[in-house]
Amino acid sequence: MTNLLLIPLLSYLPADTIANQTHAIDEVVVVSGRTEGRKRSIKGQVASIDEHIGELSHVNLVRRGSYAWEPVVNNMATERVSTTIDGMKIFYACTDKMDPVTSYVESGNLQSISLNSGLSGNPQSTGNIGGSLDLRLRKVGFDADRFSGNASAGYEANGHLQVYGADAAYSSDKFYINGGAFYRHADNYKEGGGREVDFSQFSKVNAFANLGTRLSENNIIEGTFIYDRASDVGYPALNMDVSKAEAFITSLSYKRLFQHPVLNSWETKVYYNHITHIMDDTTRPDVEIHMDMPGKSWTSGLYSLISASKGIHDIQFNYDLYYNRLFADMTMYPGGAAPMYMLTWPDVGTLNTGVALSDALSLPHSQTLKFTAKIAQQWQKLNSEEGYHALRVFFPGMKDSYYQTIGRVAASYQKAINHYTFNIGAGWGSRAPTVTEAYGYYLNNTFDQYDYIGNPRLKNESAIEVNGNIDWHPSTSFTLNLDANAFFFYNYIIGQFENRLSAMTVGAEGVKVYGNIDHATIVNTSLSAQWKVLPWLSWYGKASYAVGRDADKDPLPLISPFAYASSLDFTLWGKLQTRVEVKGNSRQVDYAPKYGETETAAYTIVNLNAQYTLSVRKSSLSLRAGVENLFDHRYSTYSDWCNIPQKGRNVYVNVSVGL
Ligand SMILES: [Cu+2]
Repeated sequence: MTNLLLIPLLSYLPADTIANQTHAIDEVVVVSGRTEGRKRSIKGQVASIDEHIGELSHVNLVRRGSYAWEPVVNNMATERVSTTIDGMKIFYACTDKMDPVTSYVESGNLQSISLNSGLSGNPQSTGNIGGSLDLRLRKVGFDADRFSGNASAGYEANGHLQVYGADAAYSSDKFYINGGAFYRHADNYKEGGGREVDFSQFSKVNAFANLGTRLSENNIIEGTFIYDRASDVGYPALNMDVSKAEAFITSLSYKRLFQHPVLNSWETKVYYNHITHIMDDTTRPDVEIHMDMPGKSWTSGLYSLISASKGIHDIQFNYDLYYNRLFADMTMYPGGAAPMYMLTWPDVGTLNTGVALSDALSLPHSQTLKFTAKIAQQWQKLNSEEGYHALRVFFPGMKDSYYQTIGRVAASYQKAINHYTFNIGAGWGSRAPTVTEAYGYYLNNTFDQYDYIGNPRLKNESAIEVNGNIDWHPSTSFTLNLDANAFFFYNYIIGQFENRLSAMTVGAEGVKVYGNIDHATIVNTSLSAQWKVLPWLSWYGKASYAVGRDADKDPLPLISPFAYASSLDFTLWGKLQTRVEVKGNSRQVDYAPKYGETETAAYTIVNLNAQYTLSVRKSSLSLRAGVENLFDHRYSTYSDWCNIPQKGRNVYVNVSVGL
């Protein structure tokens, strides 16, 4: 858990969300809107969601190609991270994690992305040991400018990436609507040195609409619709590509505002989303056995959130319920022989319902105490008789339905004294195994070349978190921040060797079955500083270090090595903002050969960026240009799946117009 709730970060919040989100937010990255001076991607709105998420300080990204990167929070990936879209639960549909939930939205859909580090979690999140991300949709709201619009276009030379987007909004006292469309297309990119990375292309379209109507002064109905479709997506780190990944995301909510001494607002939202994911290996050369591997995910749910404040208390109470169905199968076509069919996710239905409570207490002498808790119950059923019988061969006596109780509780305390702000926190939380971990069937993992089988007998994983943060700001122009957290796991879930079974996938090393290991530890630390040297010159530096250990004290996989970043920002002629940035990782000394991880070499890259904004009354024009990986260094980071190389030198330009 934690909540550094750094005071300056609060100012990153759009004004309309401050009221009901004060509690639990560690950090927010602004995606769109004209709010200047806030944390945001240097490429502006044209940046991909992944690039925006990468701005958050506890986050890394696992990359399997140039599209759909997997967010990793506090060195924990999807299994231990909750991702919601405006509080809506949504689950990816790929057994190979090709489609993290964040791949189904676009920068144009979002106002901001907020991160709650660790176990504190937003009210709708469950299973968030590492943290929770909430993607906030961009709603123009009532009483904004009557008509407004944005258009943007971008080009990146490496991979010929093209981005086009446009949106428009209408707002009045009683009604608002905003909507738009986004298109991205990229060819194969080139790694440092100029070699082309095959199967790294993608195309994506996204359209969205948000609307709201005010029934009376304090009664609001809002609706949301997103359609997203990626096609011809290459995954150079995997054996397969994606011919289509498609999502429909929709919600309807009723919000009541109160002029009441205690109650502030009460919002109830119902939602539905579904995802279709179709993998494709037909464009790959030398495929020994061609495979069809589609996956589907359906989720419907609701939440009801009440915000209240009285005296020193600021309280949120949330009830939520969702039902998700995951289905994936595989048909193999061995040349000449009859096709083989198996269910890789045996149509698993998950019904989850929970209540969450949080309270932020403002105490005298600049002290804040925060408390969050959630308890949820979960029922799972294997709807496919065939899938159930296939798994029961390995787990005699297994049932076709399971019941779990999961929960979390976290508290943090903050105090400001003179030029210091101290924050300490602690929490406990548990998570149920994911569908892959509990019921996955011969899922090939290219990371360690093993076929993975789920284990319906897994125990829930739990963790204790402790965290601390010291912020020293001796003057308004200088800040030094030290941040640390540690997670002590019990029944940590990870794949374990199973020598009695043989692999199904051609070329696989063997089989692993998910199991609980008695305990494991992950520790994250970082030190950062910001210095406004002169009115037109500022400096930023950051270094971070993390350690992960299993029960035998061996390293856990995918833990970041020592990482650093430093940048200088110059404002020239009062208008032109420029940045020189250096970032890199040291050699990954602490990699995990036991879990199939290979060592990643050290790297350092240099990026340049310049940005110019011209405003005339309410209109604005932004021009951005830059170079990434200026010296065309060939490198990969520890989180590049199978060490696929990153982009070589990349020159980009983009333009945004707001009216
Ligand atoms: Cu896939």
